Amino acid sequence: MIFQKHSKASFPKFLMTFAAFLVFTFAASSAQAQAKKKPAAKKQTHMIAISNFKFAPATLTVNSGDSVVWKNADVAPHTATGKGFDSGTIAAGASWRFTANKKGTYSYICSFHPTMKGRLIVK
Ligand SMILES: [Cu+2]
Repeated sequence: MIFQKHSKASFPKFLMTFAAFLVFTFAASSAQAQAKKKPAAKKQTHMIAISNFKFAPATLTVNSGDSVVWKNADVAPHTATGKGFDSGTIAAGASWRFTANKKGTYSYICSFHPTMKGRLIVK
């Protein structure tokens, strides 16, 4: 009888301690999981077609660290030339890759055909 009385009193206490331990463990592990789930923004590759003496899209917005590939689909050579970057000659059928690391708005042209205009926005 004495054992029973003692047991009834201490069992909930043990349970509470155990429950508190479980809650703490779960909270700690879920906080850890959340920290792991937050990766840096994925780097993307964006395409700009050079076709019929035009850049398409003429204005492109990317995140810093993203890559931009100009693909020349014309039979004439072109360039993508702006402040801070210059592709040099992109031959017919060729492409040029640029990693946009610096934030800003960059207007660019084709140095062979300066009426060809484009704009790259790096956020
Ligand atoms: Cu051109």
